[in-house]
Amino acid sequence: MASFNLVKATVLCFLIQGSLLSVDSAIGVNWGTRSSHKLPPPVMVDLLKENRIGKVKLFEAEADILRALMGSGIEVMVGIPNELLGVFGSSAAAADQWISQNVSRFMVKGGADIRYIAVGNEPFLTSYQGQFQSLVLPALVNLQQSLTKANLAGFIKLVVPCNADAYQSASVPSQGTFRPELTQIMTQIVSFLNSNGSPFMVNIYPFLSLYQSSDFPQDYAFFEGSSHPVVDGQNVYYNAFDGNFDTLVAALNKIGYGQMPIAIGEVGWPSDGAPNANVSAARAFIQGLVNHVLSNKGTPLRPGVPPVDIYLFSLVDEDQKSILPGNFERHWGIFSFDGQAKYPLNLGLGNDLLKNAKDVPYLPSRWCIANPSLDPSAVTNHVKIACNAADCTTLFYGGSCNTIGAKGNISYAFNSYYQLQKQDFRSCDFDGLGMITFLDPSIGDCHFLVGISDNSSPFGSSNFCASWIMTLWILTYLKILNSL
Ligand SMILES: *[C@@H]1O[C@H](CO)[C@@H](O)[C@H](O)[C@H]1NC(C)=O
Ligand SMILES: *[C@@H]1O[C@H](CO)[C@@H](O)[C@H](O)[C@H]1NC(C)=O
Ligand SMILES: CC(=O)N[C@H]1CO[C@H](CO)[C@@H](O)[C@@H]1O
Repeated sequence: MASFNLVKATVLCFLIQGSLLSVDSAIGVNWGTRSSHKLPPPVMVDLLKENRIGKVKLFEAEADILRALMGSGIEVMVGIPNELLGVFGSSAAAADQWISQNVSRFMVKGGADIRYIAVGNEPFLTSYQGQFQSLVLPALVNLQQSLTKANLAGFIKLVVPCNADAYQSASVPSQGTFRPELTQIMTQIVSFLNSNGSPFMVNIYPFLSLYQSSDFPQDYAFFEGSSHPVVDGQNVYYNAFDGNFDTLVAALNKIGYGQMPIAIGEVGWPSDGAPNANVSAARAFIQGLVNHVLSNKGTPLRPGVPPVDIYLFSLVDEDQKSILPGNFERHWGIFSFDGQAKYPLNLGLGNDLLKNAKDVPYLPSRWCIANPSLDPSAVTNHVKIACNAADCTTLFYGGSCNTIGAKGNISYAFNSYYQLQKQDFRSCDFDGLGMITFLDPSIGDCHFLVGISDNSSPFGSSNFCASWIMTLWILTYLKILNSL
């Protein structure tokens, strides 16, 4: 009987823990995985739990991540990449199969709590030149049928995360309309989403407005009031987020869906890689946003009605993202790649500050730097190769490592490459121009990283052997062995 009670108590404990987690807050995070230094999914899920983050948005339906989220009580959005929209629109069987293998499979007792499926990711982005435009609705229709067949339609909602470039206004928010070539398609899609009880999902980035336009008033991007408010009849806008949001409300209103609930799929501020992308700006923006949302003030066109959900972009930095838009692309995380908080932040979820990831499987504390005796002009090619593979975005104008000097640049590039190669000692050779050090070469705000091991233990077998050989080699090199 005692053991039975123990079991009951344990179950109860988990139930309570689960319900504590799902404090009903609108705030969630995007969890992207374009990273060469990935924390193991269970460590990431612990990070979410420690920070009481109860909602997470994925860009795909990665099985290892969903497995780690099972039983966590965290609500999940899985994503379908744009490239699959065509297949699901033309084949009901393909849609059925995807739902069954990537969704139903995890929706078991004690499984993953999948609430949304994002159908495409910003499929109407202007730069895609319409290639996905006509594929969204047929995919929605088939996937909705698949959900119905799987008995999940009452529980899981389909959404289409749109970039804010789907709508525009020549002047003030109340003049908002969808882009003319999208009006018809948006009307059909919004009508479909509305009939299934789904919100409209949009990604809003005041940072990009500021980055792309030199005359964008800086204070209008934040939430501390603006000396350049936008006056729209009786309504006055003091921040770009509200202005953008209400432009969408106006656009929805013009196609007959002015009451459609709106969710924010992505919103955030990068901490590195551009002059306006720094830690203090990122903190100010995100804290301002969270406070604004939690105040339940809403916007002038939707007073007292905050967005249904808000997914911050993003949880951790991703060093393999394309830098076509800019070097800041790899620095959107509220945590760095290794789950360490970049700045103090109160998400309004119960903790006053962010908590760092625990049990991070770091590689050993060692770095690759430029041999002090080298001639910097001899390494241009090595640096190019290193930075093509690894991340060097902090070295450029506006980045946290932009002022560490010519030799510092080389060391930084060498180290990024060495860590990318999991500290394989051959990757620090660079024709004899690189050397390994046990002293952290970080300078001021410029942080020289130590990578993360693929194995969850820092002494995984092959890695341990490599470390041992490495140590012997260095000891020999330093002639310490001779004196022992
Ligand atoms: C950080 O960005 C903010 C906002 O754009 C800017 O005002 C500030 O000067 C930047 N800080 C630094 C140290 O570059
Ligand atoms: C370091 O590299 C960056 C990026 O190429 C460059 O902007 C900066 O001027 C370099 N610093 C020196 C001292 O060469
Ligand atoms: C992202 C992901 O894990 N997708 C899986 C979905 O299901 C298909 C099979 O239909 C797998 O091949 C994918 O890997």
